Amino acid sequence: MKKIEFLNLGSHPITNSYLSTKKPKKEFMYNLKLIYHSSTKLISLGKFVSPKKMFNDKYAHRASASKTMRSAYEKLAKSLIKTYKPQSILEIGSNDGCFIKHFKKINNIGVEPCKNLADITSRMRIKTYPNFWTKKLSKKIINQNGLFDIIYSANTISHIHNLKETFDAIEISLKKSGIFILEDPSLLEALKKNSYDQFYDEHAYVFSLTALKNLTRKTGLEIFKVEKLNTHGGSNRVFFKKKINQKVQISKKYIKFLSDEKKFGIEKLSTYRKFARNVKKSKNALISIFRKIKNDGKIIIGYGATYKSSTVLNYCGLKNNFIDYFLDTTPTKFGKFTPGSHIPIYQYKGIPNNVRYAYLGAWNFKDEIFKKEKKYIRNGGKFITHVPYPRII
Ligand code: DWN
Repeated sequence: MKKIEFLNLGSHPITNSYLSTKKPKKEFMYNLKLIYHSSTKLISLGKFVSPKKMFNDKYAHRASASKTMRSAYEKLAKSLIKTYKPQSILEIGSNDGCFIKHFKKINNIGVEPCKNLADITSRMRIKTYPNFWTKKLSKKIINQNGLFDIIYSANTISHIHNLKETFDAIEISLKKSGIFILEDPSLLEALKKNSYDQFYDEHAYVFSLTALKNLTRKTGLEIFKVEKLNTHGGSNRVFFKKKINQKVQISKKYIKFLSDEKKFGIEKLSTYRKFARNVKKSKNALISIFRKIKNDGKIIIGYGATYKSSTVLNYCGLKNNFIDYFLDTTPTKFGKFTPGSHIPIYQYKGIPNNVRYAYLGAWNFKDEIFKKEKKYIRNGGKFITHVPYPRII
């Protein structure tokens, strides 16, 4: 198998390391490169950052921070209860309990290596293992709780480096009729939207369905159904069953989605070379927009100090001279500075009247944000985005 680098995004910090000072003495940086795996068609980072450096007891992101995700998880929980009538469910990467809290009536268990988050769900009386997902942990959980009807994991499997071990551990933890549901950003959508900010330290992989199919070939799991979601800039909700369970049919939609990916060129290296060219163009166009506004002496704020935006800020060299400050609703980010770019983050209390330009760090929540900011828009306020191409809206 060949591993071919197709894009070098330069030097980047740990996205979760929101800083307490504008001028840190030392900041860990690594080279963010993207790699194409010729045999599995997997797209990964060139070099992985140590999980302990990224997922610690100061983890900032809260799944509950947006209305969109709160209602998406509630809706999914209701549908899973109705369709599968589970007696037991395990969530890998349970964050602040946004999803798993909907299963209080059954045996619901969380796995969350970030201790500060695991403490939140423990306080909600949800049994939570404050560990990384490994085969060893899965055996301990099975011994203590038995096998599961459903294992769910949103925006987490793409963060775990050893995928073979991850899938094997899931397989041994499921009942024969059990299902595993993975939800992660879709590579196809990232390519279509030129959203290169889906790549950062935590996102060791951005999955295509094609790669997931290839990766599980040597495991006991197989995909039987896929749902396309709008969340996080376009995600796939992928349903796996055990290969030994012959009762479940493989959905026609999934086969169609696979062929859509093939038609787009997801298997070809040339697709990624083209993506790399588009990313470079996007960088230049975005910098021009910022320069023009700043040359006119206007304030630009950032809306949502997302982990994703760290890739854009550090790749494009957008520091405090371009973005005056970020506004965010997540309390753990208030009073901090963005990693690498050192831009202050303040508590969101509405967009101040003197602001006319806001860079959409949380572009994936554009609909929710535009609904909330009707007054700002009515008064002539504009948003800057780089997705799918840099522009002012
Ligand atoms: O996979 C991951 C995703 C799910 O969450 C993690 N690796 C880390 C994190 O990535 P992110 O920061 O790019 O995720 P979000 O969910 O796009 O972050 C949104 C941020 O924007 C939050 O800090 C909340 C903030 N926000 C805001 O200030 N006002 C969001 C909305 C909708 C708003 O109106």
